[in-house]
Amino acid sequence: MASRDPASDQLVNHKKSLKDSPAYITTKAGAPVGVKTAVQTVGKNGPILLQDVNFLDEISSFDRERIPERVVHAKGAGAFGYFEVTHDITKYCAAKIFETVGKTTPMAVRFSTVGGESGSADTVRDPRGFAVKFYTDDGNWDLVGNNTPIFFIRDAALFPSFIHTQKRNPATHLKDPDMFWDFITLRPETTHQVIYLFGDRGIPDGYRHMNGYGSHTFKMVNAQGVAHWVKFHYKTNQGIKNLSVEKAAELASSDPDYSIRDLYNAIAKGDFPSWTMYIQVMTMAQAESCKFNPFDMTKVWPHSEYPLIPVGKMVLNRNPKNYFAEVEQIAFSPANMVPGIEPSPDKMLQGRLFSYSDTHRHRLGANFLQIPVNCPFRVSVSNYQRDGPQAMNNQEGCPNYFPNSFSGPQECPRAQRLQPRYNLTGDVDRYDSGQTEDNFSQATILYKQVFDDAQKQRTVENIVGHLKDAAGFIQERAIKIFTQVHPDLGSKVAAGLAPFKKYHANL
Ligand code: HDE
Repeated sequence: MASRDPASDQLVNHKKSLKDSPAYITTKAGAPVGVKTAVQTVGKNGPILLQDVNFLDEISSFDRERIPERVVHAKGAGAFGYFEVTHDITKYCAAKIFETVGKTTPMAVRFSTVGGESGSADTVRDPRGFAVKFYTDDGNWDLVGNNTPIFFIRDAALFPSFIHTQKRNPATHLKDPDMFWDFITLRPETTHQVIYLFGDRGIPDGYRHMNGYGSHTFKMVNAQGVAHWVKFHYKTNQGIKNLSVEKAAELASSDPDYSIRDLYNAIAKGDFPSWTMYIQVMTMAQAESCKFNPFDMTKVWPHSEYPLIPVGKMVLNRNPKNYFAEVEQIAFSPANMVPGIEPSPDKMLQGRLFSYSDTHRHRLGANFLQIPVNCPFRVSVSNYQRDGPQAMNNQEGCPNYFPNSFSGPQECPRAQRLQPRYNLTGDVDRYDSGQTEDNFSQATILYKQVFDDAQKQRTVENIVGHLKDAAGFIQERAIKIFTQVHPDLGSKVAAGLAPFKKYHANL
């Protein structure tokens, strides 16, 4: 008989790994259970007794098995490994993770699709989440990025609406092409990411064959307190591979968990996936004279002007031992930064700084950072926070107020030095950038210069295949937008849509 893959053999391998005979079943409180296959009743056909505490113990646990799924990025795969510094970047950054060449730091990654529920297919056209947690010896640093260097919008105010349009119509509970294309065409800043998404990289072949990006601009501070703006990239060492539309559709029914399985099996077989980390660096002066807004998430920084600087490699060499404990409960946050790394004024990044911990408090509870996978285990957490539900670390006899005279934890001068003061002025207002910024030039470069003719053609087909189901007036608006990217794209999308237009009434 042909041998199965490691994911299929998980239970077989578990059994083989056991040295002793199986343990006895216990209740949650540890008491051994005598009979597992029958409830306790009065007589053979009588009702169940309330005193059947073993049954109550199990059924009450079962009743609470699910926690709310992530509102976005609900379907995902996780793995663990290490980051190793290969190049010295201490002239830019004093974060301990980059301290010396050769230094390794444990890390966790969770890859995901964005719009689907936790049971949805892996091979959909959607960005992929690429969230990384570095357990540094200065606390946890999370880079919660995607497999694309850009995003659909540049203002956090639009995020909930944008996500609603990618999810189900609240009346029909169906995915709704009108919602999707209505929003996309009313907010032209989405165009760059839309071209990217409907190109070949819109359906990566699993999670190992795609790049990752920190996506936002961040600030790095060196030991002298000098700051630079940076972007993070991880390039896959497995090579980029994407799925054709046909193959992706076939896998969506034959193996909807394709990407989770692929990652699990590769790691279980010792074929450890790895990525090379690079940064792009911009000085404060360059940012001031930059032709585009360097904090606009819909833009890339041209590599010709801001070349990739190698930093290190990330290797994934361990599968989760328990999916729920280590992947469903892993909690990333862009607010988890360490001395030497700070946020930039990117409005999307700023908007994310609150949202993630807030969602974790809702999904996992107030003390989610004490769950082992989230715990910054390389440091000892010392502060003046105490108690709350499921508190595990109550810091023994330390005082719970500051300042104090009883050797409670003190302020860290190094962390203070690495947060140099900076000056900001400006008029408080709400600055809607939808029409005032350049929304198209980088989308044009992507379509015209990066895509070859065959990819251009596939992009047109992919757009038409999706847009054909939207209302006629939305299709018209989309054609105008795609014409602004390139007249050739506009006319080809229009030609592709022609057979479908008559079915759609205008408003
Ligand atoms: Fe997220 N995002 N996001 N996001 N995001 C979440 O956090 C949010 C954004 C990303 O594997 C949520 O734990 C806001 C950009 C990834 O666990 C939530 C805004 C990028 C993951 C949330 C953004 C991302 C999330 C849902 C705009 C790419 C999965 C559950 C202001 C750079 C992490 C959760 C994992 C998850 C909010 C925009 C990436 C609700 C408010 C841009 C990879 O907190």
